[in-house]
Amino acid sequence: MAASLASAVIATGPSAARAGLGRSLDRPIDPVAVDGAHLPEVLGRPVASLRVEVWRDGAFAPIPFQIDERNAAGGWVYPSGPEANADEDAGRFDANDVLFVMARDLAGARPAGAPPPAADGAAPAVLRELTFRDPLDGRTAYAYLTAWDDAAPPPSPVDYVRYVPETDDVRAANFSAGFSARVPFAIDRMSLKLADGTWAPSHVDILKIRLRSTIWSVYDFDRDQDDFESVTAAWIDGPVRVVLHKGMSVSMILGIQTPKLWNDTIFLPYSFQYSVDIALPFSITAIFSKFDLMSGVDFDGLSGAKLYVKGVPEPVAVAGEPPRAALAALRASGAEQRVTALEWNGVFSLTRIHIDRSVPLEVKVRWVDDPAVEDPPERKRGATPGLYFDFENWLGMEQKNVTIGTGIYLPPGFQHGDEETFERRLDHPVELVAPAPAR
Ligand SMILES: [Ca+2]
Ligand SMILES: [Ca+2]
Ligand SMILES: [Ca+2]
Repeated sequence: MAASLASAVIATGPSAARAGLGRSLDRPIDPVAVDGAHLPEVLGRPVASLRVEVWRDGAFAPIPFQIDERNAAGGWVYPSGPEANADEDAGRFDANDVLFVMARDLAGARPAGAPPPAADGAAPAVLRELTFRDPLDGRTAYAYLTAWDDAAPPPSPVDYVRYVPETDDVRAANFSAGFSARVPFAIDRMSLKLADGTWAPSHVDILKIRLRSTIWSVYDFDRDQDDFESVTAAWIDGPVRVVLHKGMSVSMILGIQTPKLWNDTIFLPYSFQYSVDIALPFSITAIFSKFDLMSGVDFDGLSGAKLYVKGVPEPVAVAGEPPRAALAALRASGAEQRVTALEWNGVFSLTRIHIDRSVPLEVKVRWVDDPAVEDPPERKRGATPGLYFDFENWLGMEQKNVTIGTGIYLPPGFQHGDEETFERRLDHPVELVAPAPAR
């Protein structure tokens, strides 16, 4: 996941960014990330003194932006929560801190001769034009990063995504999600904003984890999501994204807990990404003779929903009985680095599993559609549907470290057939066009 956050930067000649150009960029749900290293003009300035504005309707206007800091070790700084931490530079913008905006908020270039933005009649200490480009079609858009010595203009009041720590809920632009009080890493509710603007009730039962394994060919080691201990350690809550940092561990044999696994869930306005860093002090094969892991969402009452999977010719509809003919095709489809699309009431939720390609894990879709089947631990009997992923071939894995990421995307206006374009956009994020170095 970290790789997808790193900002891509392309260099261009000094004349590429022409004042007076309109916005052509078309990335309605994409965040844009820029590392501090690419913004040398504002390095060392207090994060709180920075603003991002766009030129719209003949004037500068603030847009939602967020700066998340990273500490010297490269880990995120989480300003809130019982295990909150801080950067070593007392809140200054440095090279490994990251600026986030939403591509949808970017606009055209300001015309030549237009006055800079002002606060209390004073101009900013730094004004840097940022040109962004879609690497797939070359379309562009602009924003203006400013730094202020004294008073800064008010930031945008827009807050796309917010966290409610009291209830462990996140409300984003078109969905909300909440975590189980008993198992704080497991989502057990999710609401979608429908096309008519109303919010649907949750149709999620629980995020399920099923580990079926054997230690030294002797001890059965089976664990489910309710067996994990977890804690919400710290979080980031800005206008563009919320990052929840949760630790989890599970008891091994003889009462020994596993080392804590860290789970960061990143919520953006129209998507969230869930990732678990598994760092083991041993290789799986040194301990386990069997290791099967399944994870996914047990839904409740998504009657009529349809699942579209690449390589499976017909969509699979939720009808309360397992579609036996389709199951084999689903199993054979393979699910890593591609989206499965679940459509319900005109809303699409796309799921993509991200695993480092050097790790030989295979991912397979497991589909349950049965209101009567029992699969404890769960809150409600039945799964209509259960959309699960089996992670296979752990015994073929040499690595002790692996990060399993799952992205859930809720793009407004998505239609079946858009999957390939969507995947290409995920793999080719919007880039900052770096100005040519001074000669
Ligand atoms: Ca830093
Ligand atoms: Ca910093
Ligand atoms: Ca259930």
